This record gives sequence, C-alpha cells and structure tokens, in this order.
Amino acid sequence: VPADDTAPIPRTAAFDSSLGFLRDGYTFGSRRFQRLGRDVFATRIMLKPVICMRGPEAARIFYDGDRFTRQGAMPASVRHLLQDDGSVQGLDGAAHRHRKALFMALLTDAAAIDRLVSLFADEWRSALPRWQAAGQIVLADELPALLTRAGAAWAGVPVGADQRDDRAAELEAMVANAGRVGPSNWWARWRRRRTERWAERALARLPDRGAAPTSPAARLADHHDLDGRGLPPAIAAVELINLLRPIVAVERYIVFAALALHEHQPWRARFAAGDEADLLPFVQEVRRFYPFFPAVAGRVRQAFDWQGTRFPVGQWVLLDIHGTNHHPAVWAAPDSFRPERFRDWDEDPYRMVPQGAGHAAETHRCPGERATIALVMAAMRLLTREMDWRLPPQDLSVRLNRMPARPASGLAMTGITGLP
Ligand code: MYR
Repeated sequence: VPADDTAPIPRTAAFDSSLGFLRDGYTFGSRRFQRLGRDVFATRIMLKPVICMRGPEAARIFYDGDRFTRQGAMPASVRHLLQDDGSVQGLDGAAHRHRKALFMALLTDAAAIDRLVSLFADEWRSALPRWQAAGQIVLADELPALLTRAGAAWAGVPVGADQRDDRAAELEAMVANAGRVGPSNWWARWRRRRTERWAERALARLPDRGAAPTSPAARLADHHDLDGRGLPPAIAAVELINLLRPIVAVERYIVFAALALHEHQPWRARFAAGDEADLLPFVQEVRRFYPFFPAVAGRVRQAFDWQGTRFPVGQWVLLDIHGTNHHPAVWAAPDSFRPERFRDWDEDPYRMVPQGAGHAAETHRCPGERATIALVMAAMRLLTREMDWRLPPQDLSVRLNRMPARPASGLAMTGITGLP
C-alpha cells in the first residue's frame, strides 16, 4: 500500500539518531524508511534536525535545479578530506557549472579515459611478476599505488618511484578516513597537507617541465573561473587532488568486483572464456550492490514543498544513496547480486545513483563515472584474462557500519600466476 505522501513526514522515535547512524552505517536510512513506511523521515544527527530521503523522486528533488547547496552540509571531518574549501563541490549555480565543465571535459572524453585505463593496466602488468613471486598479496593494499601512478601520469604530474608510496598512502588515507572522526581523521588531514604542498609544487613546475598544455594538470593551471580570474595556486592544488583522490578510491570498487568474481564463479568462468557480453552489466551491478558512498548531504538554498512538508532555507537533508540503490520498490530482489538486471537497462539517472543522480554537467553528480566504469572493467579483464588467483581462507565480511566499506581482509590473494 503506497504511503500517503501528503501526510506530514514521520519522525524517528529516537530524539537524536547519531548513535543509530554510527551503529547502522549504510543501512541507517533503509531500516528507518522500512520501519516508518515512508521514503522520507525527520530526525536529528549530532543534535541537528535533518530530513533523510531515498528513491528516484527524492534523488530528482535533491539533484535537479538549484534547490540545494553543499555548503555547510558535511561535517569538517568529511569535507576537509574529500573536497576541501574552495573546491568545485562547494560552488553553486553558474559558478559551479563553469568549474564543473572543466572536470567534465577532462573526465568524459573517450580518448582521455582510454589513456587513463591503459596507464592503469600497464601499472598492473608490471606489478604482476612481483605478486607472483610474493606468494600472497592483499589486493586493497596494492591498488592505491597502481592507481596513484596511473592517475598522476594521466594528469600530467607523474610521481617517481620514490614518491609513489607516500602519495598513494596519503590519497588512500583521505578516502579511508572520510567517514571517521577523531585522531585517525586528524592524522589523515595532517598528512593531506603534504599532498597539497606536492600538488602546488607540481603545478608550479609544469611550465619548466614543458608539460603538454592539454594535460589535465595544465588545463587546471590555466583554468579561469566565471569571473575571469585564474585559480589561486592553493585551489588549483585542491582541484588536482580532486582528480587524483577519486581515482584511488576506485580501488574499493575493484576490490568488490574481485570479491564478486570469487563469490560468483560461473561469471568468472564466462569472463575468463572471453565472453564480454555482460561485463558492463556486471560492473554496474558491482556499483549498485556494494556499499561505496552511503549518502550525500545538502542544505536547502531555495525553499520548496515536497511530501506535504515545507523545506525551508537552511534545512539539512541527506539523500540515502545506498538505500536508493537497494530500494525494494525500485529493484527486484535488491539484496541479490544479479548483473542480468542491467542487460536492458533504461539508464534512468535517478534510480541507479552510486555516484550521485541526474545530469553531471549541471549538478554535483560525480563527473568521473565513465572513467570509474572503464577502470573497473579493465581490472575485471586483468583479473579474469591475464592472471589466475585464489582467495585463501580469510574474513571476507563487509561491515556495513564502516564507511567507506571493504571486505575485512582487504582481499588476500594467493596462487597468482600470469596467464599467457
Ligand atoms: C572521492 O571523492 O574521493 C570519492 C569518494 C570516496 C568515497 C568515500 C566514502 C566516505 C564516506 C563518508 C561518510 C559520509 C556520511 C554522510
């Protein structure tokens, strides 16, 4: 029975849900939507009133138009690691669209994506002999360095062997600690300053290095905002990190893709045999099924009415991304891993929202989804066609109250052999 969506939105029984959020993590929203029988509810987190919502209609409200700003929407612990002040994510309206157009140009161009993917595959192939000799590797520990090297070379700010591990560890720490509070988060923020200094220096040195003017770093360095001003060096550095850090974060999807191959051996066998018909559906299902970004947060910028409720200026709102990707009225058997569901997919940009909803050029949706999908597909080919591997006994459980999530073991692999 569809709930009466003109009735006032329900409140959680708990006065404040901070503990519930920490306890339930990715399932925080879903449990409460289910219990309250609505796709929207009000509660408090850290004592601040917040409205949580899920589903395609909520995604449309949240992403379309200029109803929301990201300013003041995320706690400093998340914001400083994932975006930082002055970055594209903090801009609104026309200023945002203008800066975003640069990210779209850099990340949606097919040739640029091919270049990133082939740099990544080369890094992987050159790591293979070492993995083979090592006897056992932990995939989640290996990938950040490969993605960092590939991403930095792609961007036009290559990191040498001496810098690779530091940069990779710093970028991975930004992702790993975004959902944590306290000392580990502060430590990651402190380490991030080194990345920022490196990025500023790398951008300043571009002209001496004769970097191609078309490289992403050079285009960032030359970028002019809508007001005609160039980016201050500190902001250009933040934006360079905004290109590199998410490339490293793709590691999480690759680890989940490998886990899915292990848990669904018939699929692995099909890909190994060269049948790629369902490679894209498989990667889409990885992005839908596994927990990555839990929820996006905004503050109302232009008041509106929805679901019988006034959303006043300043209202804090969470759009439950994981809950939308697992919405029981939107997905058949949402908690089953079924790549087939993406065979004839209509590409509805409000139903499948692992990296945001709507149209990336106009909204805060991630500009890097195509690049993400291409990197995960490349990793799938490498994992099924270019090497053999096994998972020894280990803790593969994915704790849904750790954000971001990953299998507890990080995916230890043995018996790695390169295939001819
Ligand atoms: C990036 O911008 O680097 C890509 C995304 C990284 C995923 C990290 C997910 C962190 C979880 C943050 C908790 C937010 C709580 C609403």
